[in-house]
Amino acid sequence: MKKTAFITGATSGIGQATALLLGKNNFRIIATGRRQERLDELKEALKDHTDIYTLTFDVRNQADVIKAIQSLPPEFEQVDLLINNAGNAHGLASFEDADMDDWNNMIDINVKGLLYVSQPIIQQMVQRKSGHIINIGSVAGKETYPNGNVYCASKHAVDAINSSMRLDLNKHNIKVSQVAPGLVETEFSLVRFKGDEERSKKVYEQFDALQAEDIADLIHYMATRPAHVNLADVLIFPTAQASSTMVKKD
Ligand code: NDP
Ligand code: 8X3
Repeated sequence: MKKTAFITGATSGIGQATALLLGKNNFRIIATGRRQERLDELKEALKDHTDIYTLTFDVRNQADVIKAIQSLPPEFEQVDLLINNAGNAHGLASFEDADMDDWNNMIDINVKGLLYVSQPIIQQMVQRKSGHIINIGSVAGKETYPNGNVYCASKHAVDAINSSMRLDLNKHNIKVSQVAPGLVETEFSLVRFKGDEERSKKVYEQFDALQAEDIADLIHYMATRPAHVNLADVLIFPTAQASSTMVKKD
């Protein structure tokens, strides 16, 4: 029987690539994000491969998150795999110059949003005593880098949430895993630099950055291991990257 994967942030980048790959490989998909038209495109792309249901909500709004999850039709109610992927960096500025709205957004989306989505889904996994959660962290959750301040803090929080979820859910037979990527060429930098395409493109120049499909491939691998195997925490870099601050460029 096909498992059902609930993927946040499925409208672009890592989440979209993961929805496409899992949807073409024996998973039913619940895809979420704020951009309805992107979710419609995903539905169209997967319609000949699997059942897909989309939910449009902002992870910052707890009431909307709960309402959306409660609105799932019976055939999509059981979530076997939760991929907590929605998130972004907002800004890259030194502590004294950073925008407080950017800081609030990163904490609200990357940390609080992840918690809002996770708890109701975890509660049903606990009842069934089965399930798998894959949290998308970052190298920024393992190290800090100049001007990364609150983005790094938000991803360090994901790192801590990931390991504490694993401790708490161990008794319920639920797998908890983290993928912590380095530089992946998505819309991430476009969002971080508020639509500045030139600045965003520069981040991925002169080396072979990871692509969203590389992360999707890893997530698919992690999600299809036997029941007794959990890849608990995987740091994945482009070969040219050695740390958050060391990238070998041509
Ligand atoms: P993208 O910008 O391409 O995708 C981000 C996704 O998050 C979009 O689908 C977006 O959907 C969703 N999202 C953002 N804000 C909200 C919100 N308030 N409510 C609901 N959904 C939201 O970036 P990536 O694919 O690169 O990022 C995915 C994850 O990977 C993030 O958690 C990021 O921190 C992490 N990551 C990325 C790395 C990279 O180098 N790209 C490296 C390490 C980790 P929509 O706008 O439609 O709401
Ligand atoms: C995204 C990777 O290094 O841009 O989490 O913060 S980095």
